[in-house]
Amino acid sequence: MTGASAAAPGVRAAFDDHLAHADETGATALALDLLRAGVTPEDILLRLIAPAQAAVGARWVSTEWSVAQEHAATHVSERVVSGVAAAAAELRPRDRAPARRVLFACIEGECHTLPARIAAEVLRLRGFDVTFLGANVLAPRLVSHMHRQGPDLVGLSCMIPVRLPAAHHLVECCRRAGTPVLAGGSGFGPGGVWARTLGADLYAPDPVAAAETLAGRWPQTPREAAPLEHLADDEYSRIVRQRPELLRRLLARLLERYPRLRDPRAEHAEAVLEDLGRLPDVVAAANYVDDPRVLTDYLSFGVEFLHARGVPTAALGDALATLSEPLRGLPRAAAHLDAGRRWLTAADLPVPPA
Ligand code: B12
Repeated sequence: MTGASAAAPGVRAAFDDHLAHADETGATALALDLLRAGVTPEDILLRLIAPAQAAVGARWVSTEWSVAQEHAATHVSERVVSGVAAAAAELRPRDRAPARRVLFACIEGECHTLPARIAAEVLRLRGFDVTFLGANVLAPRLVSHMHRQGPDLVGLSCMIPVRLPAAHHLVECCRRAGTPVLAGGSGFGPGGVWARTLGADLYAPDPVAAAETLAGRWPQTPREAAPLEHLADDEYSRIVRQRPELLRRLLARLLERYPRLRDPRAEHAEAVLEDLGRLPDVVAAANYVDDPRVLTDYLSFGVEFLHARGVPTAALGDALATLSEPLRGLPRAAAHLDAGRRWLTAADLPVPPA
């Protein structure tokens, strides 16, 4: 391969083909050939594997691929990341100066491991000493690793904003331990707005930007806790306390309006109910950071998800209407639900009266 590029259409098509056939040997060989042809490991991670993985997820959302096909392809991507990382480690000089230690974790409930893993490997390539804790890291696990390893920085990955309250818990644990937090992943909102709301020290959209920011300015500790003054109205805890009842009402309404969802053998019924059942948590997360975009972001995913599964997207309007009544006494939650209804109206989707 001469003048090889990780982003060349032919390379990408061949890689996609390996993913489609769950061919980890072929995919790894392709990546290692690129390395031998002089392509940097960072380019392979960011310009080949990352966009190919985004396409894998999109095929799953559209139902072109089953969950099993997506899992098999994701597994292949993970193996290729490992192969590229191992080959790059072989080339790294053994006598380097001690590097800054970074502990990397996906926040609680977060199963999008690949974006975090790629970000972690790119930081390793850029000279950091990285430990990757993987998916769904709960606070006790993070804290125990922090005690054992004493990292200089914790990298937190969040791809789904519904988990922002859990992200805040981790940010706070790090603050109390005096360890700065670098936040990343689209779940922290446009431009990382919610990372700032929750008091993370830094946000970076990708690991290259993160490394450049860290090279210019290492975060100072100790820092102040995030004020989150709006939480003083207790709305968030009231929504969380009402969760079982909200879920009960929501499922009752959906099963009554969309009888197909009652049949557990009906294709996609379980996945659709699981997805719509996330709505009370989404409303709670929007309340936590006081931003309706957490909800409208979820609706935008929901429209695509339901449409591809043959469920009327009107179900989203029904779901919002069902939650409006029990949450009427909570002004911020009611305002967020209204914003959700306006978003659906603007997207030309039916919205029943609250
Ligand atoms: C692949 C994928 C999946 C796979 C995940 C496989 C895996 N093991 O990773 C599967 C199918 C399992 C999945 C499941 C779900 N997904 Co999904 N998924 C995606 C998809 C299509 C691609 C993600 C990806 O891997 N991209 C490739 C990466 C490498 O690219 P990237 O994000 O640019 O990566 C960079 C940054 O993220 C950054 N970064 C990440 N972490 C960190 C950390 C630090 C410190 C730093 C500095 C940088 C950094 O660096 C990365 C490298 O440059 C995205 C949409 C998208 N295009 O992002 C949806 C998406 C993230 N998923 C979404 C949803 C909703 C879900 C589900 C809830 C769906 C469901 N109903 O079940 C579940 C949730 C599972 C869970 N509990 O976590 C939504 C989230 C939106 C929202 N508002 O909630 C998205 C945005 C899709 C959409 N169209 O709306 N998903």
